[in-house]
Amino acid sequence: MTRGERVYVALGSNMGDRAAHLAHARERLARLPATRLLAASRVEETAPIGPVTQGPYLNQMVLLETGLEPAELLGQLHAIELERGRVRRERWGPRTLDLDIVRWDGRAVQNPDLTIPHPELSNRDFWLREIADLDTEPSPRD
Ligand code: PH2
Ligand code: MG
Ligand code: MG
Repeated sequence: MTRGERVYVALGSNMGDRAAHLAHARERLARLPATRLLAASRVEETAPIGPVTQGPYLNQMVLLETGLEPAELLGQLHAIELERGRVRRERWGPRTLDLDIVRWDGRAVQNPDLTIPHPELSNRDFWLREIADLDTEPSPRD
């Protein structure tokens, strides 16, 4: 693959076998076309954010290098969510697997399906911590 662009993807789960959902996501993300998984952050258990009463989340962030376009990557993320039985009910409700594009170096996107950077980025301390993990971890090439 020629050198791609760097993308930060957030993983979240608060239903079922949360660690298994995250592991599946990491494996699938690493095998996406034109994509490499460069690094993965710590996994954190976090209190649920938002108005819905629900259980705690496992959250993690991965750093990808990809030749995909944002809409293509978004489609792939939705497909992986569906593999884990994701059902879209209420906004910010419990979910088996949530995969969000948080940051895409060098790009901003604003359309009805996708906003990059993610609008919640500055509000979620765990995302900021996990990005710091990724930015300090040496890449396999270093
Ligand atoms: N995601 C949400 C709603 N609330 N809370 C935590 N702790 N972690 C999440 O990833 C999360 C949330 C909607 O995407
Ligand atoms: Mg989300
Ligand atoms: Mg989402």
